[in-house]
Amino acid sequence: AKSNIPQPRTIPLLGNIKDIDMDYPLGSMLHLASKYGPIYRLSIGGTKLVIVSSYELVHEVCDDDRFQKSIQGDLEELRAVVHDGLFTSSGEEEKNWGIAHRVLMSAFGPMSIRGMFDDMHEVASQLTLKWARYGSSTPISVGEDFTRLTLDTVALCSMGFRFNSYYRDDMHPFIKAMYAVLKAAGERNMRVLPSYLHKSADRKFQSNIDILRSTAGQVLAARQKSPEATGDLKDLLNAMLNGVDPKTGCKMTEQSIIDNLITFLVAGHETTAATLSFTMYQLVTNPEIYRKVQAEIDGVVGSGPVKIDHIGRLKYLAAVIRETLRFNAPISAFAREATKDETIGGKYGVKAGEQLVCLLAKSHLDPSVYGDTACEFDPERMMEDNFNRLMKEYPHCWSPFGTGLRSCIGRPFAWQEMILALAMLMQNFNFVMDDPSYSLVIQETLTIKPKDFKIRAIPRGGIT
Ligand code: MNH
Repeated sequence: AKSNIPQPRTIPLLGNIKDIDMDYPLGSMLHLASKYGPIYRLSIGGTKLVIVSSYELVHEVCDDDRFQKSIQGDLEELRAVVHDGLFTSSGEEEKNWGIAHRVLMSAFGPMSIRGMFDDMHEVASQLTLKWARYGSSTPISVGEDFTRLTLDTVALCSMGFRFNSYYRDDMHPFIKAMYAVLKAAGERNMRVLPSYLHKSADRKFQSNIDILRSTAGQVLAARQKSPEATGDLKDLLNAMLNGVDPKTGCKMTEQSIIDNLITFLVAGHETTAATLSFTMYQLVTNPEIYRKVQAEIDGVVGSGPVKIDHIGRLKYLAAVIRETLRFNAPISAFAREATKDETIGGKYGVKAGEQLVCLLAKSHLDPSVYGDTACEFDPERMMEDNFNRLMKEYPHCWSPFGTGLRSCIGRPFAWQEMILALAMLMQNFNFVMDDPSYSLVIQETLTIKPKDFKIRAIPRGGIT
């Protein structure tokens, strides 16, 4: 027999809007999960959602044969900016997704990522120098300086473009436009008033889109004009310009290249900066883990520069990052939908196209996978062998990079970038919490980050 999916009491027209704290929707979703269980329904304005948060249900909904990524809501609004770029595409029914996916999968492969090491190293050196010059008594806003790192890195490696974020206090106009567009997309998704009341906001939205597209267009045009100057450059733009899709024989169109350049800048920086910030938080609040990471780095890297071959040998650091991604996945939920009417959990009916939100912030702590210590931060469970065993026994139990066909294409890129940055930082500094009484507060935008988290960096000796 079918069961009803529980839902908090609704009010006419507004639905469950009162159950959701708009500044911290994740907190509300977690609270409702503890109250209503591993599956519940919400309606907010016109949007209807089913939230699933147990390992079992998330695992089921990740099945690419019965379910697919859903692009309703914010993602749909972002299509005004980046159309059918990889992140916002509806998937295989859009031809550009397949072409871009196949061309970029090889551009994001291990060999290409290795080729980007020097550029990544250069940007990370700018960060170490900046922190060295601060001296040990200056409080450092971790989130801001990691955002500079990840943004400059992804821009340099994907299109040879320098934002030079460490050399300015404000943000580059392109970045301002990007944040404005992200914020507006969220607001547009929540609109209740008729559209003629939003004319000035809509004009602003469009002019910011124009800034993003024309900047990316200029970078592309410059490259097309003098390809020989950068012909052997191993960045993503060259891969996009020259790559041929093995399946269709097609190249990416100019429009699709621009869509995906902007997509990378957005998708490729906040998530990585958030992961670095949470990792730093875990390190400075867990002294034993901290010492172990630093000892590993000292053993593997020593006192010289971090080299590409060190990256794969920092196994404990990798486990710490994996555990951080389990504990505080920066994309704390992703959305799926059934391709036809389905029954999930053996008894709950869901309609085709209905949005199913996989709440990682809860499923990542499921005791049926992680046992009694599910809510403890313990990198040992994420050491390579344990991690592989876990993923084999409980597929999808750890999905901070999404799932299946539509999982993150930038994972190897982010991985190399994060290990490199943390290795350089821990090699050069001892970190302490600026305010020892700081307790973690989550700041939620599209991703989650530690709010107002500050550290101080005490140089260990000469900077390498
Ligand atoms: Mn990334 C998709 C998390 C780094 C580019 N990324 C996803 C998804 C998650 C995700 C989750 C799936 C979202 C969904 O199902 O709606 N990404 C991360 C995390 C990090 C990250 C946690 C860093 C840590 N991502 C990066 C980087 C880049 C990037 C770096 C680019 C340089 N991600 C993408 C793209 C997609 C994606 C592009 C969409 C892929 C597709 O659908 O084909």
